[in-house]
Amino acid sequence: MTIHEAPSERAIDDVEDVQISPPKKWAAGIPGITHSVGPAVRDMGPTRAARLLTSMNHKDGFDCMSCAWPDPSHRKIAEFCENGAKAVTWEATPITVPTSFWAEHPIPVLLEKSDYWLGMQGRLVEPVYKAADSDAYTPIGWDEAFRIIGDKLRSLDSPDRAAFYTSGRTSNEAAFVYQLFARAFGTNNLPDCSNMCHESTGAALSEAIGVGKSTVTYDDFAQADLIVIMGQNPGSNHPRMLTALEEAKKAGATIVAVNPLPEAGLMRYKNPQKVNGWIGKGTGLADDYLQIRLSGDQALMQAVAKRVLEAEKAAPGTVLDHDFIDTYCQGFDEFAASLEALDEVEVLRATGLTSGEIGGLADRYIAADRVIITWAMGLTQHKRAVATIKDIMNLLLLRGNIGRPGAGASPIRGHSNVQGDRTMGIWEKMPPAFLDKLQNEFHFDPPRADGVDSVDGIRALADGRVTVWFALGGNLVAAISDTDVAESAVQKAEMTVQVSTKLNRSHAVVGREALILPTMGRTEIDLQASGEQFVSVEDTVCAVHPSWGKVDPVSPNLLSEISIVTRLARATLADKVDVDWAGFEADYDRIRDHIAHVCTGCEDYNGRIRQEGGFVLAHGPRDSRTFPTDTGKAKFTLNELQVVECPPGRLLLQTIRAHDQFNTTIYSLNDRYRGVKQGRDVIFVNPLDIAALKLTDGQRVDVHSEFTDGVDRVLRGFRLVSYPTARGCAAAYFPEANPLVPLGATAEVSNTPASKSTVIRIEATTTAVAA
Ligand SMILES: Nc1nc2c(c(=O)[nH]1)N[C@H]1C(S)=C(S)[C@@H](COP(=O)(O)OP(=O)(O)OC[C@H]3O[C@@H](n4cnc5c(=O)[nH]c(N)nc54)[C@H](O)[C@@H]3O)O[C@H]1N2
Ligand SMILES: Nc1nc2c(c(=O)[nH]1)N[C@H]1C(S)=C(S)[C@@H](COP(=O)(O)OP(=O)(O)OC[C@H]3O[C@@H](n4cnc5c(=O)[nH]c(N)nc54)[C@H](O)[C@@H]3O)O[C@H]1N2
Ligand code: SF4
Ligand SMILES: [Mo]
Repeated sequence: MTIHEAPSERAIDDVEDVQISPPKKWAAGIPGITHSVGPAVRDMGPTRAARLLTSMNHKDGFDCMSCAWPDPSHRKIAEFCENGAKAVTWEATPITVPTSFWAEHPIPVLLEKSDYWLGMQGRLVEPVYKAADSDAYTPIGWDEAFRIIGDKLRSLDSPDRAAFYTSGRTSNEAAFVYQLFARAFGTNNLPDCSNMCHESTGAALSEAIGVGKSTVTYDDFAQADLIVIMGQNPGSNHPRMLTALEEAKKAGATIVAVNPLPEAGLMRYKNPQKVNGWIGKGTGLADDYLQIRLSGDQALMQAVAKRVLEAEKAAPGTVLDHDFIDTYCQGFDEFAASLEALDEVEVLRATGLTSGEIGGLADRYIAADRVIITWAMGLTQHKRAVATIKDIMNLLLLRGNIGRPGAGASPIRGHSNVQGDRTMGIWEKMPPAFLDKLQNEFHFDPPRADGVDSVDGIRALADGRVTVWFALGGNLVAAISDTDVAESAVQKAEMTVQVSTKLNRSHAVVGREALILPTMGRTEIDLQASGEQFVSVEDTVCAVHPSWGKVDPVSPNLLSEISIVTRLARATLADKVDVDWAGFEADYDRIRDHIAHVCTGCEDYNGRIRQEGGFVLAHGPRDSRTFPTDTGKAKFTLNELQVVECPPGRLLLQTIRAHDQFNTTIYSLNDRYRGVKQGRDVIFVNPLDIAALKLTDGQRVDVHSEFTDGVDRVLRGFRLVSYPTARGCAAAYFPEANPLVPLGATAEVSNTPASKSTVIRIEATTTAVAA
């Protein structure tokens, strides 16, 4: 069934009529269920909806394309959550963008549209091309599209003039052929969404324990005594994590949330899988809720560690895990000495917490035999993100909370396969060992110089070092900081290419020539010459499993991402390297045979991926307390405490996701748990701060960020919302607030945009804004 019908423009764009009610104190339950199944049936039809929702996250089904939360080994019939259902419904809609759309919507018209409107136009089904002398896309054939791109790539004076971006929904197989193509072409310019996401985590964990990934498995949660959830909103962004937390709680775990916002999902949870989720009060999740000031986590981790060390001094031999420290770690003495100078006044100023609250967490940490600390973007998107995460590792090491059941470091990844993409080699600075294996396997010399990451990629576009930008998924111009700078940089490109399922801002903000290549989504059956194919993905706890499409592609004209990349490789490289691109496209097992030889931990990939439920990648620190750092030891690290200063009359702004969005994809203008309806141009501020600033709840305000580069970055006409966030802190939605963050404001080491602690000034709006 193909439907060429999109919602009317008025119905979507004229709804900036924001309604505010008090934030919720619980998550999921009946509203969660009705909010997911109802729209799925309405938008996909009952047959398609039933087929997809009942096979989602099942061992012979497809992997939910939303977040990277893992699946339990015992699956129920409905192994999805409200937001997973939204992602499936969004992808599997039978509505398609009609051929007439392109002439009716030239680039200047597309530029006026919101990401919300663009996404609602339906699935892309034909390749389109915007020539240099035209301002509109026109449909073209696939061969023509590959010829245009291949010719352009071959005409470049250096392969480093091209960059190949990836968003984390791409499968392992597609990611592997993509990085192979980029490196065979001659560049390590492989930026990805991870640069804006958990890059800080990878950098910190690699230094501390030698592996940049989670040290826990799914089953560890149920065995933990204490789970500390920092800088994460699982109720909206990893909803089924709440089930694991509920189980942990029932088994006796204590849960502490560290977050400036009182997030509904962390306070109480009604599990829709269970009867008491439908009618009862649900589980009160967090035992303690530390409403920390933005960016205060490094101080908190150091202060807790200091208290742990003091407790050990008071009762020697009873608090620290000396065996673990002596056998597996280095740097303990220096670390312990460094904390003696920690200034308690600075700690209280940085965290906004009381000494009692910090002491309470330390007591819980000491009392718990098995501790897991989880985190997400609330920690990674700060200037001192890497230092903060290293301080988490210091704390965990003190009591040997690495490499034993029920304990560990648990970064919770974002995109469903962002972690797998890295395992496959999507990184601008893959280590030499990987490049060596690639060389042995395919007999060409991969480039050795590091490539550009996402932020550097924008800079390289701005100054003409990169002139061709190819994106396998994603929406970089909307996702990256400093929107105006990023957009004008991309518009300088000679050619931009987007491989996408649906329209977004990156199709409107384009280079001189531009192409959109439509692709199949994960829900769709992928039929190739050797028969039906599956792909594979890796979740946040390193579990790798297959994903099978379940419904017919929305158009027979669509190609899989693997077909697109392999055909482009043939059009660009011809016989330059000895790679059987056509064989890869015909049979994905052939790609997996190479993955087995090149990617760490993927030996016998074809065999193990076919075991029921897939397999878990080996992980030295987790499995055997083997630490592949340069010294073979886990490292205590010294991280100077720096407090983000906020002058009087200013606030610290963070950018967050609403409940009804997936990154730059906006499902609706509502944010149910936070009590916001029909609007996203809002800024949440503590009522005491609103009063101190002599502003009024509900009024329209202009939000200026304050940096020293002389540029006045401003959001105009936002609605002020009185909200119980921590004092001195504010929150607004991403991507709307991205224009406030300069491109250069990034985390140290990881270069991740520091979009969660921007100093802002709020002023009453004086100019009229459209309601
Ligand atoms: N439905 C849905 N699911 C998603 C996504 C989505 O957009 N929608 N996105 C996916 C992706 S790519 C990612 S990376 C993840 C993101 O998952 P999250 O990290 O949960 O996403 P954010 O909305 O950025 O929420 C950040 C949380 O950290 C808190 N926080 C911010 N700054 C600080 C701080 O300084 N200290 C502390 N302690 N807390 C802080 C915020 O109040 C908020 O609760 O979700 C993934 N899953
Ligand atoms: N201020 C601020 N900025 C942020 C963040 C923040 O918290 N605050 N978060 C950052 C984070 S964590 C991330 S991960 C980035 C996200 O950055 P990106 O990954 O670049 O952005 P997405 O919005 O996830 O990409 C959505 C697009 O992917 C395409 N797509 C969807 N499914 C598929 C598919 O199966 N195949 C292909 N080829 N395309 C598909 C669709 O066209 C869709 O419009 O944003 C970052 N930016
Ligand atoms: S928790 Fe994440 S992966 Fe699981 S069903 Fe929900 S959105 Fe999908
Ligand atoms: Mo992310």
